[in-house]
Amino acid sequence: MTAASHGAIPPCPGTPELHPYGLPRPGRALVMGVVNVTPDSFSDGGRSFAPEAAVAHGVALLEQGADIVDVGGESTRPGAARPPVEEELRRVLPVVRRLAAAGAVVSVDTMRAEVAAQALDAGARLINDVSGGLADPAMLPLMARAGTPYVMMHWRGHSAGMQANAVYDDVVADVVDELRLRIDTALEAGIRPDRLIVDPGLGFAKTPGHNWELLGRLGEVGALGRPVLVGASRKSFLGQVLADPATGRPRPARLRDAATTAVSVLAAAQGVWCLRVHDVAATLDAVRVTARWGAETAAAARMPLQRVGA
Ligand code: PMM
Repeated sequence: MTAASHGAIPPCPGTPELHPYGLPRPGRALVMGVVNVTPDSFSDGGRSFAPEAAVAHGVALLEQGADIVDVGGESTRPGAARPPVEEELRRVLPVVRRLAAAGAVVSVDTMRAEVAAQALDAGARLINDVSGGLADPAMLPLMARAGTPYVMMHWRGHSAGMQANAVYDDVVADVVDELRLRIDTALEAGIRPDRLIVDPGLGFAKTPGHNWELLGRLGEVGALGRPVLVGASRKSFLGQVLADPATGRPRPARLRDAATTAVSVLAAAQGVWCLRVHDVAATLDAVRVTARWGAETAAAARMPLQRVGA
């Protein structure tokens, strides 16, 4: 049985056309460490809000082996209010400058072209836009001019009201169609295809059931022919699966890292290009093991496991 017959997306190693321009190529899924410079992130409770704390956190993630550090100054927690652009710039720029100077590949998580432009000037190497270019009409032209890699996530509106938009006929087919439209629009704006990365946007206008369906059918997202980034880290659909059986209370965000690592392994085995996570050390170990295991896939396909007693 081949990987394709499982609906797996093309694996990361050996598919050079699926490596975005100018980014690391370690022969395994990349690990993107999250540096939220926000007072209200759901997943880390604003622990790295002060710029110095955010820089220290980013450096710690680099020491753990993060391939990319993703710096964000706007919380996308469901219901979150947006900071003014000046505030987002004030949060993000000093952290980008310092981490880029330390040699990091810095990504900036922003929906605003102004923030993206200044972050690129400050040393950022890619832009992670959770709105896929929908929030700011100036974003796609900027990315076309800048020529740097660009993550386009599936998005249906700002956090304040996004869960009302979690209505799909078939979530995977609808997300893929909407991402395809974003890719076409980006290409029309002049962005080169090898700069584009797609992301199904787990938790963004998605119910827990939608997130699981997307993870179960990642191959259909990969069939768009672009590298896929997955951001499952500490999200509430994991908290629900791990709910306390006695009380039904969801597992708190800070205790969801092992579950996140399990998702990372399964997604990496499907050929996902990059995993956006809080726990870099565990994820890096996991994707290294997954890549080593994956190298045996062809041999295993030639000689399937004998079931005990079969
Ligand atoms: N999730 C969050 C923020 N940024 N970016 C991408 N590309 N994909 C995601 O899934 C994503 C993202 C929200 O999570 P956080 O509050 O833990 O950063």
